[in-house]
Amino acid sequence: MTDLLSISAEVEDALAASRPVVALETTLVTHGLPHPQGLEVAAVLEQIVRREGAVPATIAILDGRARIGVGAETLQQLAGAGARKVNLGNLAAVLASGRAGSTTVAATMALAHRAGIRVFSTGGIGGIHRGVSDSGDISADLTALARYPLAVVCAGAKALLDLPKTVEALETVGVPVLGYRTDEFPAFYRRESGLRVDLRCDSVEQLAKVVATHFELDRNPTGVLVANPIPRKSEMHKEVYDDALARAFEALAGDPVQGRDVTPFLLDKLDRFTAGRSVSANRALLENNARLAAQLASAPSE
Ligand code: PSU
Ligand code: MN
Repeated sequence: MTDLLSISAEVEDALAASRPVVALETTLVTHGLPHPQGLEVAAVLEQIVRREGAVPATIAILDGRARIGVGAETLQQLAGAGARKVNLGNLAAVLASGRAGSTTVAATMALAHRAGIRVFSTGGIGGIHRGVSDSGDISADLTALARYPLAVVCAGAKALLDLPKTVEALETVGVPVLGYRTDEFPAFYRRESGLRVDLRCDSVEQLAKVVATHFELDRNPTGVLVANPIPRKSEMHKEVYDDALARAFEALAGDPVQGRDVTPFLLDKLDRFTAGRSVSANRALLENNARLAAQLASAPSE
């Protein structure tokens, strides 16, 4: 695996010295946000992580290697190369073919875990799609959460999903869901979903303690989901959001797009139907998550 994994000197030094490191994904850079906002956001998230005293480890695939800790130049290449969206199933295929790949939550978890990273910040996890009984579309993010022991900071699951089924699935695979200053599982663009979390934590220290307890319980623990609601001032208005979402699903019904292309398609429609408000909400929650992840990575667990 050493040949397949290339860790930047900065990340390697931080890990060797047990200094805080936060993994960051790249699917949101190439597929989740309109170009060039993805690149801007990637740079901002790294800055936020650094400002909180942790080292950012942005993860991507290029020239047959999984890169842990890529800079702006590699991200530019990734965006220019029409990077594949990489999850667990096509990770080996993209690596072996030498193609450029951006990592989803699932692939980022697999690679971050391989590098020895314990905390990861993203926007929203994938989960069970609406209409799953027809499409069978369940994100490999759930598989990765069940498999890799990382604390994943997110603003809930993508709002495009079937949230009740996604929360049920997390329970089935035994992934603890911790609400940061909330009793509810957040709905990405909105703070509330009506769904419960396993535990509300009001401080970073408390989060760190529960995460450490979970990792200690088992020799082969699952991940932990840290659900961090979008800041109130950045929440989307319910009517705007509901209307745009309904229109996006209508567009989807009339389009042959399938599988891993469904999310980018819907996000693009939401961007258009909300005149960019979905994208600014997305940016706000990503920044909020990077901050909390860096604090969590820096917190003593005892
Ligand atoms: N949520 C977003 N934007 C995104 C994603 C999620 O609002 O770009 C990405 C993440 O990388 C996540 C992936 O891991 O979509 C899930 O895709 P799928 O449902 O195809 O597994
Ligand atoms: Mn899918």
